[in-house]
Amino acid sequence: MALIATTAIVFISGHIRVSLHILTILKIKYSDWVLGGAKPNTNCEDLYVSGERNSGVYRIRPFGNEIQVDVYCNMATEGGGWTAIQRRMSGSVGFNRTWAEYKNGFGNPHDSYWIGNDVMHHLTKGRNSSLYVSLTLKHGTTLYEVYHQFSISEEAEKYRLFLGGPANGTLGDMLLNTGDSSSVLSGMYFSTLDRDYDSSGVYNCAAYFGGGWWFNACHYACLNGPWNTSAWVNPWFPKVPSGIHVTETIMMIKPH
Ligand SMILES: [Ca+2]
Repeated sequence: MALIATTAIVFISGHIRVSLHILTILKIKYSDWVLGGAKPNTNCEDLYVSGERNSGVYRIRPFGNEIQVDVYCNMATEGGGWTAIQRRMSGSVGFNRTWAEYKNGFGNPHDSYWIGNDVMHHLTKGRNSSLYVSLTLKHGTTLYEVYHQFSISEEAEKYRLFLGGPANGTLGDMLLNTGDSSSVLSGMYFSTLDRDYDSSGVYNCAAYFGGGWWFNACHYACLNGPWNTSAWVNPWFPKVPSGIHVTETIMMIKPH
């Protein structure tokens, strides 16, 4: 009796396995047919897995459909496969922009750009991602910080930031453990010069500090301030305070 039962289970489970295999093949064929090729590269991690090892600008399909976006991929740092959501290499692209511009993205991934809040939401939706931030100073020193959890909500929820530790690096964590609840950025909404969703009843922090960001009331770290001027208040206090010459920034994410 036991032998018959075991045989039946083996037969059934084998049958299910075969069916699942057929379903997988059908799914792959369907995506090939819809997208006219292999599985889409939805982020830089997909490109890294497919064998790309050179950092540079690549075309991805963040929504998994026909919409394509050019992004900078870092294939060298901490295992590679990082998708840059923000990059600044010069002052050629201003970051004091409107809600619509931050929503859709602006700039040029070869130099300086913001990937766009809608794309950022899709890249982080329903999955765990890390955030890697770095700032390079005039004399060549690069300081960084990595956060284990990063995602932002959709536009209807004002692209609310969800950031979590552990955090580690040489910048020091000034987004979560700031020692001051009015500058903790996790849980904050995105604000721009034309949309004041910050926690300050006095200021429109984005307009006052000159760049879109997840301001509380207001911040100890903001990478979107006015480039290389004394008006860029606290790029990353206290390691990179106001008036320090910053030559490069990057914010990049990777699913895990
Ligand atoms: Ca305000």
